[in-house]
Amino acid sequence: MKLLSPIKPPIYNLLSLGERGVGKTVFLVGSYAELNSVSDIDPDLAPNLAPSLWFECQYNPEKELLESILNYVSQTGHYPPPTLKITDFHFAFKQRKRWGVKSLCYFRWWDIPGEYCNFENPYYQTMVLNSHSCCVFINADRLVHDASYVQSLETITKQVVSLARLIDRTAIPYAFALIFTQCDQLPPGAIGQLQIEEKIQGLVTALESVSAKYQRFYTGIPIVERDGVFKLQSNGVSSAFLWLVAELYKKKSFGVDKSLEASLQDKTDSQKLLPTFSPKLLWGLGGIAALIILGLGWNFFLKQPNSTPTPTASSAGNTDQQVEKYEKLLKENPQNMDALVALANLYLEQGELEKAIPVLEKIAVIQPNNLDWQFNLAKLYELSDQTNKAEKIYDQMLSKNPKEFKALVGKAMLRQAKGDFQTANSLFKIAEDVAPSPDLKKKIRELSQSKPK
Ligand SMILES: Nc1nc2c(ncn2[C@@H]2O[C@H](COP(=O)(O)OP(=O)(O)OP(=O)(O)O)[C@@H](O)[C@H]2O)c(=O)[nH]1
Ligand SMILES: [Mg+2]
Repeated sequence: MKLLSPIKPPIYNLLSLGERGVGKTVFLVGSYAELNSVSDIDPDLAPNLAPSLWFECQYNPEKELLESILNYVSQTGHYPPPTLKITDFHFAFKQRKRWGVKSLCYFRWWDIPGEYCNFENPYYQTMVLNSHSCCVFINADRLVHDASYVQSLETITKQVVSLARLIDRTAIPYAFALIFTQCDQLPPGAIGQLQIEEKIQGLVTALESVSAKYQRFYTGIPIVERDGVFKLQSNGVSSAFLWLVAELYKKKSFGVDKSLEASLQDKTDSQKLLPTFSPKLLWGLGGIAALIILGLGWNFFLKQPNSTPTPTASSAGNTDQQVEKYEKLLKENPQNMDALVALANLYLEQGELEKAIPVLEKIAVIQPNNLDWQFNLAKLYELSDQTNKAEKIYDQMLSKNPKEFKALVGKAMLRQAKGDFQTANSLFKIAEDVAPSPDLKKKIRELSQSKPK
């Protein structure tokens, strides 16, 4: 018997960070196989075997993809091929109660090709800002046996620490699962773990210095053969997922289930958020964080004045169907603003900036006098590394009104990031003069003093 919960369960986005070939996809399908192999055991027939917690794939195409990867392994005895594009998986985290089954929360997992996991990538920045927790993948086999791997670990450490510092400034319940993959290649038990520990001291010290919540998970998912059938042996692998989701769910009872971006938006204490820590790669994020706290009206997701809230992919089912629906509406009326805004939001939610930008360009042409659209478009250009286009928009806004505050700050930050401090400072000065409150003037002064390294 399944009962519906009267309260809508929260939706969490889990970020994964790890280089190509570290084992992200094997971890995902291994965890899925482990939890799913027991999820349909009837508790009335086998009460000791039926799990009390598990997760289920919400949409059939995604489920079929996971099953097809598992079939590939069982038929060939090989690991799945490398991931070529981002695939979105939506899971429901379920609990069996005495009275039935309850969905505790939903979570979304982006299976990402390794080279996308880079803070300089605008898609990835979108994912980072929309995430609630992160799985950091480290190849334990290479960590122990390959001296050159230390270099990759440094890159990962820098990214994790930059993210942890940003989170530290928001006080959201963000957790890091450090997942050491391919541990089946190491000596079992404590010896292998000690060898890993020696190499990750830098990462651990850095995480502790910013009081990050983290936990280590050692996973080994060998392919084993039984009676001519191969399978991933994934005992205990899903514990990382369960820990992250349980951490988030636990905190939710205190009303804190915000993504990083939402928390940055709420924040008003600029001292805590200014990107003084920012290495160059996080300058984009730091700059955005600063814009958000300045209250400059920049959102990842677009809002149309006086319209009903736009459904998002995660709240309203299958994204492809929704895209199709809005595209159909736009064929009938290419100027349908509701459909354009909804479509742009769907693309943004998928991290598909290159699809969102042309839609927003249309919106900006239809409503040329709405400065919010112009400003949002400029921000998307910035995120997709088209800073010249972004600056052109700020220039257009300033040619109409030389004291346009958002454009002054936007252009000043771009000039600053490009090392043109003279222009940046004179723009910051005008912005400070026209800023409508003493608080905002102070924040502008602070922004003008924080320089990208
Ligand atoms: N022995 C062993 N090998 C593993 C394990 N996990 C991954 N591998 C190996 O690592 C390779 C890459 O694993 P994937 O899960 O595809 O790696 P990924 O991080 O998803 O890589 P990209 O999607 O290409 O970025 C596999 O083809 C296996 O050869 C494991 O637990 N044990
Ligand atoms: Mg993969």
